[in-house]
Amino acid sequence: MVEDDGDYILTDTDGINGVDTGTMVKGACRNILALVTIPVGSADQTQDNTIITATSANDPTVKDSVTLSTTVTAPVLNIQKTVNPTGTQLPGAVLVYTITATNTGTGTATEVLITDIIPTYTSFVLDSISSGSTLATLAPRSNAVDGDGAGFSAGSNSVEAPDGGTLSLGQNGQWIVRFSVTID
Ligand SMILES: [Ca+2]
Ligand SMILES: [Ca+2]
Repeated sequence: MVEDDGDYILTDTDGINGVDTGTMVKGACRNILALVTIPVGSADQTQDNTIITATSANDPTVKDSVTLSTTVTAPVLNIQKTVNPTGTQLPGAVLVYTITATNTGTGTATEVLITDIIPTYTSFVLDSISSGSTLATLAPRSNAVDGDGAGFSAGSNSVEAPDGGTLSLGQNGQWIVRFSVTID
């Protein structure tokens, strides 16, 4: 960012070819600061090219350009859910659900919250929740919504991970929550 030492906004004084610098004598220099905004929702790895061209008003063949490239880094959240065992099950059977949220983008995903409503005709199994950043490091979590990584909200009949607040997931970051239900 150029320090503001008396900068002023250039305007298109003649209505031709964009903003005008005014007369520039031989050897003169203008530092031009252009601000662009990346639209919210731009896809990860989108390439933005900003091209600035200076053209002489006296002789339009006298010109030069510079291209500035910016690569957008944005999060891409991928969520998957598996159940074990699969297939037809009888009442009383215990089903274990594993939900994995992964950031496959190059930007950090902020304010990530996994919420999963307990399926109809099943009941949440107390003390069945575990969560962690890898399957190998899943740790038991209390039923309460107490900020230990995951919990069960009786009010909404759902499992939440994290239970209170949200997560930030960097590139390739993931958060896994596992819990059990019984078929009514
Ligand atoms: Ca102009
Ligand atoms: Ca908890």
